[in-house]
This record gives sequence, structure tokens and C-alpha cells, in this order.
Amino acid sequence: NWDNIDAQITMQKESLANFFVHYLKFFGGKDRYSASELDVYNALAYTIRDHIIEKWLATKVLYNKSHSKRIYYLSMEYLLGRLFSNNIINLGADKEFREGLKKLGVDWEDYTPWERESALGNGGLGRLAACFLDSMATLNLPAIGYGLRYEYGIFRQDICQGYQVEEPDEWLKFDNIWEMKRIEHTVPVHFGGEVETYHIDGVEKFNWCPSYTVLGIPYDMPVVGYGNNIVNTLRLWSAKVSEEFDLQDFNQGNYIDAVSEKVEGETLTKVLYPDDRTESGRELRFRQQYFFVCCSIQDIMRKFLKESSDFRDFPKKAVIQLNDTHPSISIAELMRILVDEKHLPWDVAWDITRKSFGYTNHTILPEALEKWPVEFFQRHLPRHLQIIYKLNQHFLQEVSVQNPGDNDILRRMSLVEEYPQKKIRMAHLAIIGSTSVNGVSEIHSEILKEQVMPDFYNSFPHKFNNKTNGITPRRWLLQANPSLAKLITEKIGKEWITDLSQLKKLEKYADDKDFRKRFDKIKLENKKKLAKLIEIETGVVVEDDAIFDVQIKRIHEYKRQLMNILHVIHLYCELRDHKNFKDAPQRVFLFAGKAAPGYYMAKMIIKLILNVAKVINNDELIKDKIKVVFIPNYKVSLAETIIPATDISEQISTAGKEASGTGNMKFALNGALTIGTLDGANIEIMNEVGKENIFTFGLDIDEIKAKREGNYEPYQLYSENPNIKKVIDLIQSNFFSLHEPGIFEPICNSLLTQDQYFVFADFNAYMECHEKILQEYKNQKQWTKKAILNVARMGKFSSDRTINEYAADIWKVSPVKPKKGK
Ligand code: 26Y
Repeated sequence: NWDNIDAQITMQKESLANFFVHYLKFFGGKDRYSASELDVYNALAYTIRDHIIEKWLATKVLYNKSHSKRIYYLSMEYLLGRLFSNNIINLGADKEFREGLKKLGVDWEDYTPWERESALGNGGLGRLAACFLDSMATLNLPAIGYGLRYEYGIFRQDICQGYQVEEPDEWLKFDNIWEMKRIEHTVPVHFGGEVETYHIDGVEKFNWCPSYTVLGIPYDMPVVGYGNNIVNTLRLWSAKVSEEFDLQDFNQGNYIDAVSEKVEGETLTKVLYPDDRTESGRELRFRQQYFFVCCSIQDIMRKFLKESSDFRDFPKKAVIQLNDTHPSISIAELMRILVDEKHLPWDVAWDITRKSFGYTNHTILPEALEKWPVEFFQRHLPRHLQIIYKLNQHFLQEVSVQNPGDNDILRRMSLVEEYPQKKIRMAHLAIIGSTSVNGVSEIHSEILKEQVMPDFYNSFPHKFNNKTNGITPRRWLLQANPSLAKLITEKIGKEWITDLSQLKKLEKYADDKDFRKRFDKIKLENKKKLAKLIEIETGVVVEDDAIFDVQIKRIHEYKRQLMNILHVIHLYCELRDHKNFKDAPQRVFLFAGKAAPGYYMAKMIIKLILNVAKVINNDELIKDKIKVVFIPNYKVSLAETIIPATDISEQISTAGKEASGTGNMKFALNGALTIGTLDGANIEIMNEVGKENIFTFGLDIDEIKAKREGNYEPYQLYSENPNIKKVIDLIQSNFFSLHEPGIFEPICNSLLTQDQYFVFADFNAYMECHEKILQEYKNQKQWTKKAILNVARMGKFSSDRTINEYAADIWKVSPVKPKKGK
């Protein structure tokens, strides 16, 4: 019978080696003589996948029996990174796997580099979604992540003559062992056409007659919870054009049209948009968003209908969290389904919809707030446009009742922006269509209420709330820094892995000499690994015991990599002028990050960093006291090597610009000290670790605001501040661009005439802060104490804490645990 056979398939430690050899032979067609390292990796991954599938099936049964409300997390981006190690660790199969394969002489850790990284995201927002998946599974929450299965993730960054060059990321070139195609859950997605009106019993009804259809094919990836036997699902949609659809057109003789439409349809999930800054208004991205939304909402509906046929129950059975406005067309789509297809009255449908959504905002940069031209809707989603217009009409009616005679507020709050081009404001739609609107750090949530959406905050104060971001300690400590994790576990037990607040117990070891010694030794070992990697990737040789000062993140003007490199130039000038090297340790300034392909300034900042690196690294006059390194192609796996080796974490955005930051948390958790502005989660990190254990500097939000409103004159700062002047003059003299004179003029000009992000205004404070850091670093004992206290006080920044708050305050969903004794 089924159950008996099932039990036989269940994996045993003793049989791991047998399974491995089985996969190598019967999946890979290889034996130990002919197997390549990739073959071995594949066989190892298939072996571990069996374990996962057992738990995956059991989790589905558990959730179905619980009849719990489900969490649907909608995100256009997931930056998962590699999954092999993570899955083994979360399964708790680490030791078992190592020992089980020992007799074959195979150590699984040697094969991890053979996995192609999954990089279906740009940066913070996509990585946050990945950390959230890990936490939701670990917390036994019945959650499904929905996303797109881009054929090409974020581009690979090559450096050619100091310039960023983008290459396609062919992550699917070899088998993706972690995904399973679920052809039976394929859904149709319609686009274009017209809307017909008809009447039933005097009620006006609408019938959308679309002009073409694309199919959404789901691929499921398992999300393994840590040590709890839970395996959740990440469902990614891939676009395909249906065969029958072609046939119609082919038969009508429109061969060319049919073929080009097929190609068009399948481009929908070809590539991730690599710009996390401006919505460049591209029509393909708009269609991509609807494709995503339409597939996911149909799937959610199908699951709901297995539980109930009364749509009034929908908010009790489902909650849909929108990761930024990218999937916010969902709100119009759910309305369309409820009103047009399920024939619910408008008000009932709106009530259901509003109760079912939550919206997370990740940015206050005005240029990143999404607005879609009305003409896109007209062309591709005519019925959704009607729905949005009607929602707007009702909404503005309410606003006007609340604010009699105030036409300006109607214009400000409207879902439709009239000038200069008619556009739909997606954030407004997301706010009115959700029960909850949250920011991602305390200060960001305040800015959201007070500066970005004050009218909406006044109308719906109860919707607004904060959920400070977090990171998963499984990947960012247990996996990335195994030696530190081991030391911690040795001292305080392993509870910290699922309850990060336990790290508090480490505080007392800050005064323990032996502990400090071991802590330092681990940092040094991690630095050695990083130094090797730097040499391999860039050819630059750095000392193992150098001070590693690191800024790794997307390249953006507001993140101020420019201020960092200007300061490096300043230090370089100082060294050349005063030649006072003495016993100062080497300082390595490490950068990594991608620039959006169309972001000229960001690309020039990379070029400047690389040119400065070349000059400084080869100048014998400064006796190797400074090294500047730009590691190409920043990605999750690179972060996993860099962060555990870092001494100083650069978090230096212009105050008010970084919604939260999550890299800042990863560094502090691994014992780096932060140099940071009073921005985003830096402020909360400061509150946790204590002012003495972090280096903050620079203008705060109010001061920045005052500067912006006053007349800020960067040129004056340049002429009055000899340090700034020297650095800028040196760049302008082509010292770093001998063979390409003038290339950095746009950077200098922008600083001298505008300096939008207040680099000059913060420069002195930044410089002085670095001087203080250097002084403090000399006292190794004090430094290590501070580093340990940083680790000990990072409990708040576990994404488990964040997800618990989402579950309790927004989703109203409790963990689903198996009944005791089963
Ligand atoms: C609309 C399109 C152009 C777009 C695509 C991606 C716009 C924005 C993005 C991504 C934004 C992003 O990554 N934001 C970051 O989210 C993190 C997680 O909340 C924050 O920690 C970080 O401060 C914020 O910049």
C-alpha cells in the first residue's frame, strides 16, 4: 500500500551514499571515473532534494488539514543566492551528509561553487523577500511566495578598461535542480482588446474581450524551514504562448503576425529589469507586472475555492502582501474577478479586496514611485483602467466629503496624475486597496506618513505602520560565518539560530580575554579567505591583517560611494604629503556593486573607483598603506565571503534617503563596526548596540532638509575647505585619468554646482569620523570588545522578529504546528 512504500522512500542516513551513487549513475550517466565536479554536485543536490520532497509533501498535508488562513507574498524579485548549502543546513542534514559520504571520500562543501546562483532581483528588496521566505518557513507560517521565473536574472557585471559592461546571466543554462515544473497549474493571461457592456436585470455588466492570450506556467521551488520539518513553496511563473492560439492565426494566414506575437508573448519573462531607481516607463515591464499578478491571483483563487465558495470568506482565508507597488495591479485584478466573473456587487467586492491586501513601501525617492501611463492601460488592460477610474471616482467623492471645497487635495490624492501626461499612481492605488501600509524602518515609516503620503495618512491613520526589516541568521551567520557560529553555539547553545535575542548572552564574553582571542582569530581566518578572493578576482595583493573597510551595495548617488572614494583620495594625498607611515596597519577600501545600465553617473563612479585604485595600488611612495579594490559582479555569494571578513561597514547614505538598509545588519551581526549616517535602520542599530559601539556622523534628516530648503552652495564649501579642494583639483587635473582626460568632469561638475546628496556638506564629518576609527582600531582589545557587543546586540534584526510582527499585526496568521505525538 501507499504508506508502506512511502516509508521505504524516506531517506536514511545509512543509505545516503547509495542514493548519491544512484543519482550519479542513473541521472548523470557517470561513474566515479567519468564524473566531473558538476556531475558530483548534481548527484549531491538530487540526493538532498529527496529529503526535501518528503518534508514538502508532509507540509502540504499539514497545511491543508489546518484550514489556516494563507499568506501570499507577491514580489517581482527574489535574490535567493545559492540554495545547496542553505538547504542542507536548514534540513539539519549537515553532519549526516558529511558522515554518510565520507566512505566515498566526497565532501559536499567542496562542490558548492558548482551551483548556479539564483539572482532574480536587484538588491535590498529582492534579498529581503528571500530572507522573509526563510523566516516564514522557519516560523511554521503557511505562506507561498509568488514571483517570476526570469530566464535572465540580474546581469553579470564585467569590467572592461575600468568600465562596467553588462553580460546576460544564464543561470538556467544547466539543470535547475531546485525547481519543479507544475504544468497542471498552468493559467491563461489575457491582454488587449476591448470592453463590451451588457445588461442583466437592468444592471450594467462588463465583458472584456481580449485580443491575445499568454500562458503562465508555474515552477515551484522548495523553501526549507530551519530544523522544523517545514518546506514552503516559492512559485515562479514562466510565460509561454499556447499552441492552439497560434494555430488559429496560422490558419487565418497571418503567419508573420502569429510568429511575432508568439515571440512577444514569450519575452514577458525573459529578463529582470535591472533598474532599481527609475521606472523608465517601459511597456514590457508593465505587461510583465500584469502577467505576474494575473497568474498569481488566479492561483490564489483556485486555492481559495477548494476551501470555500463564499467570497465573503476570502479575507479570512487569504492575505496578500505586496512587496512594493510592483504587483499593485493585483488590486484592480481582484476587483475585476469578483465583479465581472463572480458577479459580486461593487461595494462587496471592494470590501473584500481592501481587507485582503497589505502594501510595503521601500522607497521615498520620488523618481522610484511607480506611475503607469494611462495609454498602457488602454492598450493592454482596458477593463482594469475602467475599474481604476471607478475606484478613483468613489474615492475622490469620499475625500471631497471630508474636505469640502478643497480641490487641491483632490488633485493631490487622485489615482490619476493629469500633468504632464495622464498616469496612474500605483502607490495611491496600493494604499486605498490595502488594510495595511508599512515602511521598513522607524524613520522611514515616519517619513512616509509625514512627508511622502501626508494626505493619505490623515485620511487613514490606522493603516500606517512600521515593520523594521531584518535578515535571516541562518544564511548570514550560521552559513556565511561557520566558525563564528560555532564559537557562539559553544558558549550559549544553539537557540540563537531561531531566537536571535539569545545573542545577548554573549555580552559577558566581551570581557573574556580567551573569548576575544578566539573571536579575533576567526576574523583573521575570514580575512585570509577574502584576501585570496581579492587576489583571484582583481590581481591586487592585500595583507591578511589589513583593516578591511567595505562598501558593497548597488551603486547610487544617494548611497554616496562617491564620498567614500573622495575620502580615500584625501587619505592618499595625506600619505604622499606627510609620509608618516610608521606602524600604521594597511587599510583596504573594498567596493562592489552594480550600476543600472542606463545610470550614467553611477557608471562613472565605478570608473572613478577603478582608476583611483589603479593609481593608488601602484604608487610605491605610499608603501602599500592603502589598497583600493573593486570586486566585479557583486552577488549574494560574494557578500557571504566579504561580510564575515569586514572590520568597517560603510553605511553612509544621505540622511532620509535609505529606507532601511539590510547590509548594515549583516555586517554588524558578523562583528564589523559601522560607520554610518543617521539614516534608515542605522538609527535602530545605534539604539541597540549603544552609541559607543558605532560611528555615526553627518547631517541628520532635519539638517539635510534645512540645507535643501536654504541655499546650499557646494562651490563655496569647495573653495573654503582645503581638503575638498585638493581632492577635486587632483581629479580635475586628470591625475586619475591621464589617458582619458576630462572623463570625470561630469562628476566634478555635478558636485560643484549641485551636490544633490550633500557629499561636500558631510565630507569633514566623515573624515573626522574615520580619524577617530583609526585611533580606536589601534586599541585592539577595545575594538574587539565593541565588535563582540555588536554581535551580541543584533537580536532585533532577525527577519524572524520582522515576520512575527507581520504575522501578528497585519496578516493575523498563527504558526501551524503538527499535533504533538505525530
Ligand atoms: C520600479 C522599479 C524601477 C524598481 C525596482 C526595484 C524600483 C525599486 C526597486 C528596488 C528597491 C529596493 O531595493 N529598495 C530597498 O529595499 C530594501 C528592503 O526594504 C531597503 O532596505 C533599502 O533601503 C531600499 O533601498
